[in-house]
Amino acid sequence: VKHPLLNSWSLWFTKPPSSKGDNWNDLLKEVITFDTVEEFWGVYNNITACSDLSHKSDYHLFKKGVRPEWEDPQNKHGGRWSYTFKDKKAVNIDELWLHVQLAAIGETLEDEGDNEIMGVVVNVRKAFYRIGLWTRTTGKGGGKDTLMKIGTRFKEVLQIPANEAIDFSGHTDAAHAGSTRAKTKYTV
Ligand code: M7G
Repeated sequence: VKHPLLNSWSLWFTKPPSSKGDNWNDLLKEVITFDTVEEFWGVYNNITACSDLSHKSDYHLFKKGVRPEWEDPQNKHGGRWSYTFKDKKAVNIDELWLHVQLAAIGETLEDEGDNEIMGVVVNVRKAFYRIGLWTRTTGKGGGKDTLMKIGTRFKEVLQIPANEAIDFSGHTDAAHAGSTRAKTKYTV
């Protein structure tokens, strides 16, 4: 018996550039789509752990039909909560990324009907790990409370202490300014 998920999810991988000419689109590849708990574990047990990936790799776990890009029509009005783990040795990134994925596919990050969560991302970089959660909107027109609630739950899953903050920024800011300099909109 397989246990169905509420949504179908696709795992994407950004491989590190092999030459200077490689652009974002050459590097981003869809790996697999699944819609049961058992298939998730099958994938999980057969792919490289975050801690074993080369620098400049990303995993993206997004709802089926959404490309993990700012430009996707379902992302272009959205944003993300993210946290950068600057002490790579102090963090169990494999465990956190697993918990983030389980929270996403188990739909525990938002309430039924919120319809904000697009996907989750882990960036493996030389100096840090970053985990992000992409949302459909930036909370314009009364949706801010929903985003703040999602941010609070995400922060719990990431086990961030209360005296530290995670930030939300809009993708349009990221696209214009370069992701790391995106303007923070909300903090929790
Ligand atoms: P990053 O991986 O979000 O952050 O973006 P990093 O600076 O910590 O590595 C790195 C670069 O990847 C960006 O400056 C863009 O060139 C490219 N990139 C990242 N994302 C998420 C996108 C995207 O959604 N669309 C496009 N076109 N490029 C992106």
